[in-house]
Amino acid sequence: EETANLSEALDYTITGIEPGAGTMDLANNTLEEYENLEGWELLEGSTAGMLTELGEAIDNEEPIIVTGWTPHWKFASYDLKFLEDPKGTFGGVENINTIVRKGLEEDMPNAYKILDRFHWEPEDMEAVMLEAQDVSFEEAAKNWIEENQDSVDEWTEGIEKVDGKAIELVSTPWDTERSSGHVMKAVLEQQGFKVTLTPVDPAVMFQSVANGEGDASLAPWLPVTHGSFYEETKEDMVDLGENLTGARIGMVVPDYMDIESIEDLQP
Ligand code: PBE
Repeated sequence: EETANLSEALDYTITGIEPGAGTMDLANNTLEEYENLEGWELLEGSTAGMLTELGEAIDNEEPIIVTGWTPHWKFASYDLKFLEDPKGTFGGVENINTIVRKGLEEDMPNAYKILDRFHWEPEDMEAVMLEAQDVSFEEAAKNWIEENQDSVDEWTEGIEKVDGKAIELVSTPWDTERSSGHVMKAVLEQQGFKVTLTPVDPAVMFQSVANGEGDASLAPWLPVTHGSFYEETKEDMVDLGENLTGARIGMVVPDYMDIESIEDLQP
């Protein structure tokens, strides 16, 4: 049968990313929850490696299944689709939230207000990510700010500048968060802050804001992707709510593949 051949051609393998990613927890859970995925394997690796494999498969019109997410430039560069996930193991619509350490509002009210107001659309994040394929994230962020000065003005309206106060943003090492992190870094720098942007694993990102080492993060994917890290630390930090809505995680395949659902895969 055709899908059986496909599963065999895929060597019963899903190409994953960094083991510390929330996406990998969801993918491992998916392998457990779907009986038809018995015997399937999730490869640990890196996002760069996954993207290379995806690009090569597409060049050769070969089948491949990766763990993927949007916003991401891969959807602008290739024709891709998410496999349906009837059991919902990858969650539904995901949001990206802003969290800050306890006491930040009192210590740095100006930064706090800007962080609290920060909100943008998936297309904004995608634009920065896509441009950063060719230029640095610093430059892509500065260009986005120049083109979207209205939004930035709303975030900073009425807020006094400071004189070199240090603030540490903790982030995660994916292009989504490089985009938001560099935009916020540049915005806060315009306001006179001295900003450090530190990429760490999601677990460490939550711990760092909870124990007060880091001041803020724009990187939590919720409610599902980082839900377990969030539950562990939520009492010890302040959640300022969504900075972006409409993100998604799942199994992603090239459009030319003749399957639609995770349940189409064969054990
Ligand atoms: N990601 C990108 C991350 C969050 C941002 C979806 C690869 C993850 O933890 O899975």
